[in-house]
Order: sequence, then structure tokens, then C-alpha cells
Amino acid sequence: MGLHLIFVNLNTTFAAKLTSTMRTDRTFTMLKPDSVEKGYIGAILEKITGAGFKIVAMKLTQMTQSDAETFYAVHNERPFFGELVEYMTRGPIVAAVLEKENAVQDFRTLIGATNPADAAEGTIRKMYAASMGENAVHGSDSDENAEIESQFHFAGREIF
Ligand code: IDP
Ligand code: MG
Repeated sequence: MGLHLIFVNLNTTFAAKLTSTMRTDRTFTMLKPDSVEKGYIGAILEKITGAGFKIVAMKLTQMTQSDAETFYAVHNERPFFGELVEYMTRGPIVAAVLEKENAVQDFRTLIGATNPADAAEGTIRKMYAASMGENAVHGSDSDENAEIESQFHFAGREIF
């Protein structure tokens, strides 16, 4: 019994150590095709840096159909999947990696709810998004996805 508890404790400590290697100060964003089309790149980047995020990687790029299908694979059973892939591939995007303490959560707060109609006043989606489908910006939803999405768009030497 005593020995069992010691092992449980050791395992918990080991798991905590593994988990703590994941960094919590980075997130990944895309200024989506509607933002680029409407000329909002500068204004949105100003909101982002003004909120304390440092840009550590950035480029203008366009997703192929296969890129978008892979990037949004988690949504591939959803009714809006086809519309989402078409939207995200129709023109260039700005992809960027952002650095700030508590990056993922703070950036989700800065961009606001998925549906701009529900987004808080002053958020990027409230200010620049047209609809649930065309909602101006992407923000990673976890530290793990921030890492996966950053690596999807950038080589290691492009992240500073
Ligand atoms: P998020 O971008 O706020 O994390 P998700 O639920 O992960 O929202 O959805 C990914 C993207 O799919 C959204 O940003 C939006 O562009 C699109 N999307 C989500 N729900 C709908 C919908 O009901 N209709 C059309 N497009 C949608
Ligand atoms: Mg999401």
C-alpha cells in the first residue's frame, strides 16, 4: 500500500515534468483571405502588437486545397467543411507565430468569439469579421495545436 502510493506519486511527478516542457508563450494566427482582400492587414497587425504580442514568424502565403483540408481536418465531418476549405484557399493569408505570456488564451480573448455577432466589443472579430464563415482571423485553441500549426506553416529557421 505504502509502496503503491510512492509509485503513483513518482508517476504523477514524471507526467507533470513531461507536460511542463510544452511552452505556453506562443500561439499561431492567420489573417484569413477576407482580411487580406479588404486591406485590413496593417490594422489587424497593429491590434495584435498593441496588445503585447511579439511577431516571431510571419509570411504572406496561400493555402492549397490539400493544405486547408489537412489544417482543418478536425472539422472534416462538419456541414461547413467544404465552404471553409473554399474560403481559406481563395486568396492569400498572413500566417504568423506570436509570442506573449499566456499566448493561446490571451489571443483567443483578443480575437473574440467565432461568430462576430457574439464577439465582445473591441475584439478583432467584432471589428473586422463579416460573419461566422468569414471571421477575419484564426487563433490556435491549445499550446499543442499552436506548436503543430506553427510547424505546418513555418520551417524551424523561419521562427525567431
Ligand atoms: P475558431 O476559429 O473560433 O476556433 P472553430 O469552431 O475551430 O472556430 O471553426 C474553425 C473555423 O471554421 C471558424 O473560424 C470559421 O471560419 C469556420 N466555421 C466555424 N463554424 C462555422 C459555421 O457554422 N459556418 C461556417 N463556417 C464556420
Ligand atoms: Mg478552432
